[in-house]
Amino acid sequence: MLSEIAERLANNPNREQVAKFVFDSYDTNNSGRIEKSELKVAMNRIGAELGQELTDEQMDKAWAKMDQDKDGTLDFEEFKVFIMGLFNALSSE
Ligand SMILES: [Ca+2]
Ligand SMILES: [Ca+2]
Repeated sequence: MLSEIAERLANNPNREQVAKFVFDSYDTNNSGRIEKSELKVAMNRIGAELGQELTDEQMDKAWAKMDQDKDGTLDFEEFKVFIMGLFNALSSE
């Protein structure tokens, strides 16, 4: 998953478009929002690629930071804050 994102970033300088692609691929039930269970699946996949296992506590902390309006889902704007940070980490490697 990470290498796919990195490749898309390399091929597409429009980060907004890449962010939307990642958002859609995490939104497995096509609700237009990322639910906590969806984020968990995605984070576990990223964690597996990095050889790190994410604990429930880490997951809860990350979620609390990301869900800024506390409505229990991530909209694209909230998700973007997270994914842009990930993009910066990936492109500085
Ligand atoms: Ca969803
Ligand atoms: Ca929210």
